[in-house]
Formats: sequence, structure tokens, C-alpha cells
Amino acid sequence: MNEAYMEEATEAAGEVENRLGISRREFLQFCAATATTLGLPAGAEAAIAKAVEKARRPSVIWLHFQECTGCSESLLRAEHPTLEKLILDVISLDYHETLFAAAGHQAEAARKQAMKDNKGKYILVVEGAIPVKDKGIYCKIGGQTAIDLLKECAADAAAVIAIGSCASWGGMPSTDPNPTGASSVGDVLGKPVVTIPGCPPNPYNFLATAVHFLTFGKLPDLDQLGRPRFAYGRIIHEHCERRAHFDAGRFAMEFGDEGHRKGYCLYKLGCKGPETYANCSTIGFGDVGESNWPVACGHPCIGCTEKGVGFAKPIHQTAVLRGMMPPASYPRIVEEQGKSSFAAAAALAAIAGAAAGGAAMLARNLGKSEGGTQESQQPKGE
Ligand code: FSX
Ligand code: SF4
Ligand code: F3S
Repeated sequence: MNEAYMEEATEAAGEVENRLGISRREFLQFCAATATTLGLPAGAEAAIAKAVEKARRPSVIWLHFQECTGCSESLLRAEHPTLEKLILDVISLDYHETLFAAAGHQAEAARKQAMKDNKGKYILVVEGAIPVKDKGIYCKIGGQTAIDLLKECAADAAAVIAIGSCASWGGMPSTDPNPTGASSVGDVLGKPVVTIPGCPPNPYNFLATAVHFLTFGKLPDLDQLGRPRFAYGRIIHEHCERRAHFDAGRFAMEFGDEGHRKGYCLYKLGCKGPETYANCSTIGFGDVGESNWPVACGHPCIGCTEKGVGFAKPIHQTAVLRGMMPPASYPRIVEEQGKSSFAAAAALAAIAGAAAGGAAMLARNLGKSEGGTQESQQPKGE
């Protein structure tokens, strides 16, 4: 941050320090982490700090349908009071069935009041799938079906955010044979909504979306499935810390085998990283530092963010490889004068349609671990 930005951000941090009782350092760290998550340029943390400091918090009405409440749990983890305070400061959580002290008619009255007071301005966050089979009788709250409740609350919302895979595309409740007809928010409303898939989703992806709304007055750039591109723009396999092992053909073949203990690629254990769009590997979970996400912990990604993958494909089934190939050759250590460079050779090879060669190489590497010992999977000086 340059000096002017630093000054603005520090001033804003002072306000928040007084209001929330968290240190400037913690607050500035939060702003910087959010700016990084959003992929914003240098200086954006100052704009975020100022927006949060002003505390013109958007009203949020949060509905729960078919789910496990993991989305709320991951967002409001008691062991991270700083994050929790910031979330509750960034948004005004005016109705949340799980966290609300009120119950019964009182709670319903509070929801209607919040909707009236913030008509056309509130953000509707929906957690959980909506059962549509048999006229929606499988989920009723306050005598209303989830279908009716969702439609009523969405009518006057400024934006609708489907949080978690259940709300985004049906998630776990929609698993075959889907006895209740569990459906997504977008399908029930018949219009696209913002989706933050994941089971549970990374809290920073929701928080960063809310902060973007607060700072810039609009939602971040979304893909065709309504997912914020900053979080779901790339497949996990592209930025996985085990990717070098995949490219070199070093795979764990069984949980606990030598390859697994050495941190080899989990593709053969069914890792769905190659067909799953999410930023798990880059931002991690739980605020405990780097390398805290399923693959880093030794478990294959199950594709929990991805429709048609998570809760749809068996965990042991190998992933579809979406067009990525291990390199067909390796660069020279030192480029030789007067000869085409590796980059040029790669470009020429691509133009010449060398994809088949890449595919053959990939097939060879994927075959390396079959029946072999882990040591024999090491590339031999190719
Ligand atoms: Fe659970 Fe949320 Fe999974 Fe679903 O997260 S963590 S079942 S995505 O709706 O509560
Ligand atoms: Fe990482 Fe899974 Fe890809 Fe292997 S297959 S590199 S473990 S994302
Ligand atoms: Fe889910 Fe895979 Fe990330 S299982 S949490 S998308 S690593």
C-alpha cells in the first residue's frame, strides 16, 4: 500500500477498532485478505476499509431449507471471533432462523418487518435446497412451504444469493433418487441468482462477495452459473500443490500407502480437482494458515462445489480431465543459440496438432502407478 492509501485505511481501522474492539492490525489484515480474495489491485484494501468503516450495512434476510447448517457454521465459527464480528458488522443480519433469539410468530413477524423496512434493498441469502415434489410439503416453516417462503422473500430483494451447494444446485439433498425433488434457488425462482457453492462454501467467498457489494455498490463479476469469477474462475487442479506429482506421474494408490504419505497426487484415489471449479487450494479453510483444504489434508477433492460431480459421482471414480495435459517434453536448462526455444517448439507443436502426443504422454503418466511400487513411479530423466 502506498502512503496515502495506508493513511486512509488506518483512519478507517481506527473507527472499526472503537466499534468492534478488534485491533487495527486484525482489521487491516482482513481488508487485505478480502482484496486478495477478490483479486483486486493494490490500494483496494483502503476502499474496503473505508466502506466497512462507514457501516452502511446491507440488510440480510437468511433462509434455511434442506441442509445441515454447515454454511452458517463455517461462516460464524466461534473459534474465530474476529471473523464473526466482522461478518456481523459488514452485514446487518436481520433474520436468520438458526441464530435468531426470537421464535415462532415473533420470528415470522420480525422477518416481515425487516422485509418491509428494507423493501427493494435487502439481500436475500438462501441456505439449503427447496423440495418441490408433492407441492413442496417436505419442508414447511411457519405453515408455509419452502417454495412459497422463497418466492415471497425474493420478490422485494435487491439481490438473491444461494449459499452452499444445496441452494446453488441441489447439493446433497438432491442426490439420486432425490425423493423430495430437492431443487436449486435459481430453478424455483426461474431466474439466475448469485451462487456460492461448496459444502460448506468457503466463508471468505461469501464475505468477499458481500464486501464487494458494500464497497462498489454492485455484485462481483459472475460466470454463467452465477458463481463469482474471483472464486470459481479456475479448476482446482490448475492451482493444486500436488500438481507437480500429477504431471510427473506420481500417484497415491491407496490411503496410507507410501505415495499417500509422501504427498503424491490423489487423482487415482478419485480426486475431482480436475473437474471442479473453486479456490480451495488458494485461500484454504479455517484461518489456520496455508495448506488447510481437503487435498492438503490427504483427502481427494469430492467436487463439493460442482454440479454433477459432488454427491453425484462415486468418490473412488476418477475425474474427467478437462483438457489439461502434462508437458510432452521438458525445457532445456539453458537455451541454445540459433535453435528454436522450448516455448517456440511448444507453440509449433500445438499448431501442428500435437494434442495427440500430449494425450499419449498423459496416458503414459497415468499408467505409471498401476501395479508399480511408488519409487518406480518417479520419472526417469525424461
Ligand atoms: Fe450443509 Fe449448507 Fe452442505 Fe448444504 O452448506 S455444508 S449440506 S452445501 O446448505 O449447510
Ligand atoms: Fe491435486 Fe487432485 Fe489434481 Fe492431483 S488430481 S493435482 S491431488 S487436484
Ligand atoms: Fe469441496 Fe473439493 Fe474444495 S471437496 S472444499 S471443492 S477441495
